[in-house]
Amino acid sequence: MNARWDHLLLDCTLVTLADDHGYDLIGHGALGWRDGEIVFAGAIDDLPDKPDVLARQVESLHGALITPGLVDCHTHLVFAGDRADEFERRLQGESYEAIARAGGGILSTVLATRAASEDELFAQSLPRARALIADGATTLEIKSGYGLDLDTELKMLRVARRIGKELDITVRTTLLGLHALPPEYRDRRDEYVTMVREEWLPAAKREGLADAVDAFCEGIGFTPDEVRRVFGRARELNLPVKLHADQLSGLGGGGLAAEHAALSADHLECAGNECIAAMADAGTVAVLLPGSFYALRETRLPPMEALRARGVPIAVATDLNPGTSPLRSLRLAINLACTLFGLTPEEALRGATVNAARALGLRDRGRLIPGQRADVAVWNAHTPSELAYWIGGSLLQRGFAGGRELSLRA
Ligand code: DI6
Ligand code: FE
Repeated sequence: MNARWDHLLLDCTLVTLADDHGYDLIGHGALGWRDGEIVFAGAIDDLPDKPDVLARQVESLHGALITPGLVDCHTHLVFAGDRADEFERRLQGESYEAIARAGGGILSTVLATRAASEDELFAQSLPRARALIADGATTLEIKSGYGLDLDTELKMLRVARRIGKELDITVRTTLLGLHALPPEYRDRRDEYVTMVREEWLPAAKREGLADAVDAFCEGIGFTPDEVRRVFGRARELNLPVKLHADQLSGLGGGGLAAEHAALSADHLECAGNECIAAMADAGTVAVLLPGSFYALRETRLPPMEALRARGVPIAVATDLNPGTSPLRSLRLAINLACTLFGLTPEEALRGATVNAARALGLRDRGRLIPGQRADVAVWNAHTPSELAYWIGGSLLQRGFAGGRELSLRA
C-alpha cells in the first residue's frame, strides 16, 4: 500500500454516475482521495483496511448525499452593471429582440464592461461565481463577449482566469468575439469578422487566455457563414468550438456546430432533426439553458425526444448573463430543466456533471470513481431527486475541488 490517503469521507450515500444510465447509488458509502484524485468510491464494508490506517483525515458525514461537484458549462458571469431596467421593459411588453435592435441588450452591457477597470470587473463578477459555488458548482466555464474590442475581450478573459485562482476551482474560458456587432462596425460587418478571425483568435491563443471559441449564431447575432469563417480559423489554431445555436431563430446552428466537431451546441429550442442527427454523429453535446427560456418566457421547447432518440449527450447550464438569464444557481437550472423541459432528475444531474464536463472537453471529472478528480458536493439531502425538487435556498453542505475544501461564502 502506498502513502496514506489524504481524506476519507464515511457514512454517506454516493451518487457515482459510474455508468451511462442510472445514478449508481452506493449506500453506507465511503469516498477517499489522495493528491486530488479519487482512490476509493464504494461501500464502507469494502474498504481495504481500517479508516484511520487508510487516511490521514477521516470524517463521518452522518448519512449525507454526495455527488460529483457540479459543472456549469455555459456562463457569461464576467460583466459590469446589470440590466434590471430591461427586465422591467420586457414585463411591459417590449421584446428582447426589439430592445437589442434599439441599441440596448448586449450592447448596453458592452458599454459598462468597457468602462470598468479590470479590478472593478473582478469585484463585480466574483460574487456571481461564489453564488454558483455555494450551490454546488466546482467547475465553471466563463465566456468573453461583452468587450467587442480586443483589449476588453482579453480583460474579461484575464478576470475569468483570476476568479478561478481566487476561488481555487477550475475555470475554462471561451472567447466569444462574435457575440454582437459593435456599433463602431455597424456598416463593416465583414471587417469585424475578419478582425476576430485574423487578430483576436491568434492573440487569445498566444496569451493562453482562451480554452475554446464560441459565437452567437442568430438573426440578431451572426450568420452561419460568418461563424464558419471564424470557426475555420479556430480549428486551425487547435481551439475547440462551441456555439449558441438555434435559440431564437432556426439557422441550422446545431448542424454548423457538428460540421466543426464542436464540443457543444447550446440552447437548441429551434433545432431541426437534421441538426440533431449531425450532432449525434459528431459527438457534440446538447447544452440546454432553461434559465433563458424561463426569463424570456419562451414557449418553444428544445427537441427532447429527438435528442434522446439519437443518443445526443444532454447537458444543463445556467447561461448566467445580465440579459436573458440572471440565474445564479446551477441547481435551480436543474430544477427548471425538469419542470420546463421534461428532463428526469437523473438526466438533469448527469447534465450538470459528467455531460457538462464533456461539453468542456474535460473527461477527468463528473463521476465519483477512482481516477477522477476529487470534485465533490456534499448535500443536505437524502435522495438525488431532491437536488432537482427543492426550489431556491442552498442545499449544499460542503464542496471540494481537487480534494481541497471550498469556502461557501456566497
Ligand atoms: N447567451 C447570450 O450570449 C445571449 N443569449 C444567451 O443565451 C444574450 C446575452 C445578453 O443578453 O447579454
Ligand atoms: Fe449564452
